[in-house]
Amino acid sequence: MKRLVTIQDISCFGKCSLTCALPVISAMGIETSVIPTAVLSTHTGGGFSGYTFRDLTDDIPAIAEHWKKLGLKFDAIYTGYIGSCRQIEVVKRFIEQFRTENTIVVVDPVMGDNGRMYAGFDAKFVSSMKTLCAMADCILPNATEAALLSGREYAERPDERQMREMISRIYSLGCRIVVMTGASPDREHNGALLGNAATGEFYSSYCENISGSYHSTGDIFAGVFSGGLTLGMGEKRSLDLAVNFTRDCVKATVPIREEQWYSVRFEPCLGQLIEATKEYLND
Ligand code: PXL
Repeated sequence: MKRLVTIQDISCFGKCSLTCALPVISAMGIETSVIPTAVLSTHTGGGFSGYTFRDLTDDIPAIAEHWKKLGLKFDAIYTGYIGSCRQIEVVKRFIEQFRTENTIVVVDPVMGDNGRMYAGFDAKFVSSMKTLCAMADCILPNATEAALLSGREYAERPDERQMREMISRIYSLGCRIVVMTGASPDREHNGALLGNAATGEFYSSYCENISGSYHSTGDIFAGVFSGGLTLGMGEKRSLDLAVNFTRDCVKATVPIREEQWYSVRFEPCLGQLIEATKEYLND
């Protein structure tokens, strides 16, 4: 059985980060360990105000030390929302301690969406995030994060040439695979564009666009894609699965959009992940 550790916050209400990653990756048949980077009462992504935030940076080295004593090993490390520059340094240290030559390291450089940074982030955080991206095998920026990482202007709907250019610039941070999410060649489609620096290849996966902005789709996408790589599905199949699964979660949310404005309804879709990953599980 494959084992992944995901490092991101737990937002107690609002279905994002760990409360998406855990069900999604577990449904893929992967043992999922967690390091919560912070506990928040809700996510910070707009709509909620007055949220609580307890930083857990100081717990991470002790968790790592205990796990080292236990001899724990991980096939994959997947990082999501990280709250501060200091926390990025601690997460980098964790990766150094636990990475082996077979470990897949996926970094979702969570910093913003729709052209705006999330609350509490600034230019210094972007520089710090670049140093974490440098350690990753694969990073998954959305258009806002790709602009921040590439130093290019944010465009709501960059065309494929602009996306390729941004991805190529991001390679210089040191990561081999860059997946730009929320990407689309036109208004009718949505999906992701993957660039592989080692082969120079690009691969896109697009599905029909469902209009509107849906919170937490990046976290769901990243969970599925990380899970796919961990199972050995390969980049392209993992990308197709992540795109299609995310689309289905959004579709399931449309009828209850008013009451579920803060996230997507992924729960009825989880069975698809169990089905799609069966052939990759040995038992
Ligand atoms: O979905 C990304 C995310 C994760 N964690 C927290 C957030 C957000 C986005 O708003 O606020 C705490």
